[in-house]
Amino acid sequence: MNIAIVCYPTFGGSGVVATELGIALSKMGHNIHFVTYNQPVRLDRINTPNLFFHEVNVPDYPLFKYQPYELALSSRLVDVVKAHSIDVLHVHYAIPHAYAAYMAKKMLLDEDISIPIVTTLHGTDITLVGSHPFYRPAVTFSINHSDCVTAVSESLKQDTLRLFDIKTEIKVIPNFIDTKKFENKEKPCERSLLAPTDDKIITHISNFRPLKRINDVIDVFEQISTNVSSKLLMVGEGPEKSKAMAYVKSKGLNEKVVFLGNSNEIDKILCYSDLFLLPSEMESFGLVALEAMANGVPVISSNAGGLSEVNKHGFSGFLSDVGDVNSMAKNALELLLDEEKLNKFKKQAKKQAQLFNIDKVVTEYEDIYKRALTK
Ligand code: GMT
Repeated sequence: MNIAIVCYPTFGGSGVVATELGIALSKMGHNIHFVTYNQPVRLDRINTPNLFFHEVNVPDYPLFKYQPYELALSSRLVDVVKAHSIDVLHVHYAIPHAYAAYMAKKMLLDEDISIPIVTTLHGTDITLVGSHPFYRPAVTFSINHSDCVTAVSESLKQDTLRLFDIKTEIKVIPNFIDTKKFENKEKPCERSLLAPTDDKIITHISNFRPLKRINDVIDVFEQISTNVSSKLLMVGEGPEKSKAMAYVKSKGLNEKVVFLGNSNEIDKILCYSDLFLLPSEMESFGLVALEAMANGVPVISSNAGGLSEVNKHGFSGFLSDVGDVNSMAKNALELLLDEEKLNKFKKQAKKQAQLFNIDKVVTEYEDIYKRALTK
């Protein structure tokens, strides 16, 4: 099949999922065309002849206060579909991708070209942004006019049905990971580069937005570090980062907390880690928790949204109510103070991640494409 994938090319989970899916589909022989404004960060096309990237350019025009990205995207989609005989358009993140895809579909119909749209809902496109009254009618329309709709967790599906008037069936296809990448990896990697060997390494990775509750990460770590010699690695960039740095300073934790910024070496960092913290207010799935687990890192998380579908309480880690930092710290210490238990949870985290192996999920997306083609 010739498949066009639209996504955000940044470090966010939806872009990562779209990119990894495209790469996996290309390995199965499909021709994959990414259509977005930058080459996706995890896309390495060097050795893959059937992966293509088509840039969406939005020329700056002084009359516009806001440059019309969805107009440029829908025009680019029309060109790509025609030039590369695309069979299916798969858009990740409803805003504005599903909307732009619908416009492209209509333009193509004018030329007697019929193209099905598959829309994958990721989380904030529904829970935070999409359901805002300013956007809700357009998002509802775009979902209802997609040929097939998928959501990355049961929790997100239920949120979508609760927040919008949805007439289309929503199929849950969970996020995934290529667990083969982590087989035969020896620990403790090169952890001595970051901390003395007897220090425990605690990691948090996110885009540092308010819903990630960065202060909770620091509060939990503060309790950990008073009981266990440890370091906190904070990976990522975002609006809360400078506040977080100030908060760390105000607590006198500077020596123990390292801010690493965005990284293309997530697996390397997770390979050093003993525990992963994700106390989010909202999380449709929590792909980063799955990445941690695949690297054998137990997860101390909140129980928001789809996190309980990914992180199994008492097996791959622990879940607590949002904001309950005392419970999170207690759970973390339960593992960090008991080496045998920690090692058991590390193995179990890896085992839990196997449930989300890419092979099964790619086939599910292939089936969805086939179904969309019959519509
Ligand atoms: O919120 C983020 O961290 C980014 C956002 C995105 O769209 O990239 O993440 C959402 O999609 C991810 C991939 O499906 C999920 O793993 C995240 O849980 C989800 N974020 C939220 O729901 C807040």
